[in-house]
Amino acid sequence: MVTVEPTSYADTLEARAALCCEVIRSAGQLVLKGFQGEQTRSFSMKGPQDFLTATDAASEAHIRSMIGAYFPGDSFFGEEEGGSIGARVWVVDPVDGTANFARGIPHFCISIAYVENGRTEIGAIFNPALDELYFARRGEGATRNGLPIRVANTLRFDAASVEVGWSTRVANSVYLEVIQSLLEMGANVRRAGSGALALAYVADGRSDGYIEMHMNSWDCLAGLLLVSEAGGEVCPFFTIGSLREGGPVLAAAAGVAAGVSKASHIPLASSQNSEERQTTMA
Ligand code: LIP
Repeated sequence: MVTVEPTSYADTLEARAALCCEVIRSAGQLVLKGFQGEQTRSFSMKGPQDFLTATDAASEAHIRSMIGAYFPGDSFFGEEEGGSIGARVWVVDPVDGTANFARGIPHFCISIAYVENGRTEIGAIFNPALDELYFARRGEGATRNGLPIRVANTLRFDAASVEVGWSTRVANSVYLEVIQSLLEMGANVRRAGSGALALAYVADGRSDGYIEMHMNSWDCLAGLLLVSEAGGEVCPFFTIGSLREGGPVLAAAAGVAAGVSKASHIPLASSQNSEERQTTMA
């Protein structure tokens, strides 16, 4: 386990944000070491197309113990060992893109979100292979390695790249329909195997949208915050899904968001809010 110099943290959001950056970077060292060592990269299967390595477990244990040491009253919900969900909860994917990690492809990350009273306050995604740390706090914008990022200003589907995530949790026919609609609209459809990094890339303007018909909360909460803080549009995840069960995920640059929503039948939070406003006003 990577050792980190003990620091003391006050019981504030600022302190949690600082801890989040410290812990995701130290977990990154551990994950990168695992990636470079053949043995820790060898994998077993949790289910069809669902990979597990020793590094997933080690990274989660490291993150859990650091957060528990500084904020023992917060709850923790991780991909590998689960946990509890309280009013203050850390939602953690210790390695997202495990299939890439296991097969030597340096496109994977660690994803950490902090949710307070049902709202994501902090989100961080770190790819240690590229030393890229994405970070956002609600209302304060999104950054990569400390520099502000924005979604792309793409307006046309014939210039847009949209990533579609896939897992065995949803029937292939549903994916094929979504992909067909996107292709008919003229989009370039891609899949790179890490849903969390895909969301960070939308926030960073590297792609124009991400859709996945079902994602777990540890894969998507940090990324959804990043995209909305970078000026993009996202789905109302806590309305159409839940922290425990997950749900459909959509995130897109503002100029193509309506089309991405139409192709996937996943609503945008903004259109839901305006429908609510219209209902209230009527
Ligand atoms: C996986 C993702 C993948 C996504 C799946 C899955 P894991 O996470 O990153 O891209 O489509 O829903 O959750 O297993 O690598 O942590």
